[in-house]
Amino acid sequence: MKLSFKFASALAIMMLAMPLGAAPKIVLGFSQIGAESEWRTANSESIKSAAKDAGIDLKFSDAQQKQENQIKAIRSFIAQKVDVIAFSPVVESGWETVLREAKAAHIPVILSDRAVDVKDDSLWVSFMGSDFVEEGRRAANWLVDDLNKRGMKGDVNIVELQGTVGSAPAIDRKKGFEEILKSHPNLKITRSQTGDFTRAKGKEVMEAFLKADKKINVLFAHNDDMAIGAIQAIEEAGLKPGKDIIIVSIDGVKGAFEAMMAGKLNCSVECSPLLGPQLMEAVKDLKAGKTLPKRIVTKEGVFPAEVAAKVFPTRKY
Ligand code: GZL
Repeated sequence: MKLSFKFASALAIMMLAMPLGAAPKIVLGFSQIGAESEWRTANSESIKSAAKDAGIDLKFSDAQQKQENQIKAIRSFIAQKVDVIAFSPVVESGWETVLREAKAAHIPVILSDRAVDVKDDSLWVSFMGSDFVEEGRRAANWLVDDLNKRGMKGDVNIVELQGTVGSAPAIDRKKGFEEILKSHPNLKITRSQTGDFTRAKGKEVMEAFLKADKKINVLFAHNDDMAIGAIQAIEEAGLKPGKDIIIVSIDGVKGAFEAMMAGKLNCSVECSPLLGPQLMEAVKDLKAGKTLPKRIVTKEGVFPAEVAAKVFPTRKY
């Protein structure tokens, strides 16, 4: 086949421009839940910056907290023949079909942040994220300790702002919190409703709690954003958050530290969103043919208000 001189020289330039032996970029499809909280925003930022640092071609989709959008995104990643799919499942159920499609297309799936409830756990290769049951236990253990320090031995009425209905963090944080409460019968959850992990809904539900119940001693919020919304409702009701109502929440985001330093929040249990570097390492290991651990648990702490000012300058999210 005779190549025209022009075409041959263009081809030669292209060949020279391509560094010798350069491996093709790994393509990762990531389906994110949405932007419902400070935590989620920090999580997305961590994933995007870690992909850039790792030289991974990231296809990022925001599902606006809708499972059908996540399923659509995963199908699109399959159609694009990405190398790896990762996602943070908004709820635990409803993933079997689309995960079977990914498996049939020989695309490995990594669960980031939240787990799925499927019978066949070969449908995903690894789950990296926090132990939400432990986070619930930590919140309750801190509360028991705090009430002892205050000498509050009688009945304690707790209201609970739950996360997104059906989501792993909401199910498991409640489970861990109630496990500890079993050994303290004077601590009772008198009202419990979802605030969907958002400030707006957290405020709205707390307003309803305050209207219905004059005897609220404690608020347990499954995330800081709902606690911050509830703090506004408590103040608008003429009460002092952190004093008239003890508040313990989960995440450890900047807004929580600011509320603790203002004396309006009493404790935040850490739940790190900084999963990006770990995820990119796992993606690279997968592509290098390594086997990933089925479960990678993030290491986390507990931040009572008294340490907030000291720790705040070191916080990365
Ligand atoms: C927990 C994460 C939760 C956070 C919320 O890992 O899935 O979702 O606690 C976020 O702030 O909305």
